Amino acid sequence: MDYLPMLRKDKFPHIWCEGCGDGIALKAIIRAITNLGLDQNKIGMVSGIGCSSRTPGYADFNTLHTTHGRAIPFATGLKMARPELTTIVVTGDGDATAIGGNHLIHAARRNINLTVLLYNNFIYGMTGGQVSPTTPMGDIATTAPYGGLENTFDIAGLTVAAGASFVARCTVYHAKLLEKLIERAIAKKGFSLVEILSPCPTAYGKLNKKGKPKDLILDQKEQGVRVEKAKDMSPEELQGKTIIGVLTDRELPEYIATYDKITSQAQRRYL
Ligand SMILES: Cc1ncc(C[n+]2csc(CCOP(=O)(O)OP(=O)(O)O)c2C)c(N)n1
Ligand code: SF4
Repeated sequence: MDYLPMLRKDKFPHIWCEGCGDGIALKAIIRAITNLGLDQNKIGMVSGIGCSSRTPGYADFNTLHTTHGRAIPFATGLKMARPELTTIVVTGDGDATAIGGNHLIHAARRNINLTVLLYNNFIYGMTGGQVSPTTPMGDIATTAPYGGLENTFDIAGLTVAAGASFVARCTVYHAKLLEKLIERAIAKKGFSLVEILSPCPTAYGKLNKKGKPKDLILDQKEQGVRVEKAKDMSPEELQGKTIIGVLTDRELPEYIATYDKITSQAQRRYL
């Protein structure tokens, strides 16, 4: 398959470090969009700021590279104004769960038809390795030299609880599964989120002595457990594992559909 028309070749070489998972995630997104047969001119891709948020710079869609933490509000405005566009947010764990955490919760609660692809690398990559809400407790960051003291967000659990229609988790090691999950998330009507575990060897890996870039990817192979298999495993067996696959897929009222219905009823009342 020829993916090159979906890439902005003049923007290469990209900024990502050797062994960063973000390039694998970009390829999975492009493959998913190709599989769905979507017109690249009918896609809106919005990001905040961070290494992950550079993704729309390389993808030849209608793209918005916005401000740190605010990708979801920009995407909400775009989707409300141009509902015919398939609107995808690409964001990082810092972008979406620290500075932008409230936006994430409320967009899920609203169940607006957006797809959020959240690259979780457990740290602020672009700015050199500050602690993030997903840094595992006790792990090192430049702002947590003795180890993070705070509990870790379960992003998928958070968005399920807030009311999202579709939530999945995957690693970049499981690239084929990732492609399929992104496909399902985009096709789903309502708020959908795929948490993509994407290793950052340069900041997280180095600070936490995780070995060579390839070792972080191989750890993902070791840790990933399909949700179907995890159901039969005990909490002890699941210790240190990452459950991957579809975590929630449910039918709930979608915000724009409800909004359109109510506003047209209200307008009729005043005619
Ligand atoms: C309002 C604001 N605060 C802080 C920054 C600095 N900043 C840029 S990227 C970033 C963190 C990025 O971390 P994450 O979202 O996890 O993405 P990653 O780089 O790890 O992919 C920060 C704090 C900024 N650009 N704007
Ligand atoms: S700093 Fe980390 S997240 Fe950023 S490009 Fe390098 S490896 Fe990837």
